[in-house]
Amino acid sequence: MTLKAQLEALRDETLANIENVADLKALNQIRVETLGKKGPITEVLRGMKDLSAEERPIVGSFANEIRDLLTEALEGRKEVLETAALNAALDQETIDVTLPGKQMSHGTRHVLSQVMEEIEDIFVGMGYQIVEGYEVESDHYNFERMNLPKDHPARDMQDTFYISDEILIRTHTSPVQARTMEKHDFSKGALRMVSPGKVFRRDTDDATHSHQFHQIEGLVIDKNITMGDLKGTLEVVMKKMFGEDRKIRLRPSYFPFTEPSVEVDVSCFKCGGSGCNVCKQTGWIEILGAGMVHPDVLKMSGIDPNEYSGFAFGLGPDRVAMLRYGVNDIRNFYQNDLRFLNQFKVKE
Ligand code: FA5
Repeated sequence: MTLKAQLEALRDETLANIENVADLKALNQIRVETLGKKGPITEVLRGMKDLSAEERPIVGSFANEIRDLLTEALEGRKEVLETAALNAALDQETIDVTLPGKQMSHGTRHVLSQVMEEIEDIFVGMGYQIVEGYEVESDHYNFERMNLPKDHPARDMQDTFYISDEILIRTHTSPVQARTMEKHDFSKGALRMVSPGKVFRRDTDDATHSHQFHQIEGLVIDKNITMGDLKGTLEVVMKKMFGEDRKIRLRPSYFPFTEPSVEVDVSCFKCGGSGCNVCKQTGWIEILGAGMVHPDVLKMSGIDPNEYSGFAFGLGPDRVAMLRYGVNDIRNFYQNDLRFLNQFKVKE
């Protein structure tokens, strides 16, 4: 067989093999075997030295032609096989979008945070600003500016964690009153603020007392503010929180920083006022302390009590949450037991 005929036979056989090959590995094998250094084409080209000078260029160019043709056929087949492999992989990896998704477990805001934010939102809606106070406070702001000088017997009403003689962790949110009053520019209008936060007392923990709990302080100062404004405001807030048919009543009380002082009860939202286990058969539930800001407190903050008056209140959101959700032990809020906390999961 002539060299040309050998090359033609090789071409036809290889083209048939390329056409029939079914995977990329086998295709590569054909490439190596046909066009590689030890392959038949290289062999033919090596054998050219034995050809005559006339034959050599003819066979040489024919061999090159066949090599190019096979290379092209190999490339073409490779592309076809690669596309087929990709399509097969895509078919296998198809995602069924109708399958249910994986449930992600997520946290939620603490029930006390939820209650506090709800109360804050009500006040913001009424034009109050939210003010942040300091958990580490001075005796000066926590007591003296609240009309409780060092020897005042009413200091015993709040057992205090002292850090030094002058520094303590605040026993109530009332020091924020003094800090806000002294900075307020009354030429720009009335002062209306609420201040939520943690407070600390050296109380023995029991079902209704915790050494750390929360308060929301409220303060309004303007010209001609009266007890009627206090009552009206609290009535609106309680209705928003506990329902339209809620009533409130004010009972006389004592706080050194307000005069007169009151304790505010809300009509029981479980029995509506007829008496039940939640309200201890009284029909009423005590929810906060309040009063008209004492003239001396105004004076100490540089406000003239002859020109301005105001009301203040201190509400216990822990207590509100206990009543609303029927929680009978305040310590549940602070023990991080997920079985308890998960009952208050909200969709964020
Ligand atoms: C005060 O702390 C006053 N600063 C409130 C106030 C502000 C009155 C402005 C007038 C004007 P009192 O000690 O009563 O008041 O506390 C207020 C509320 O905090 C109580 O009604 C109660 O709900 C809550 N509270 C008091 N002690 C504890 C405690 N140990 N654990 C949980 N809640 C408590």
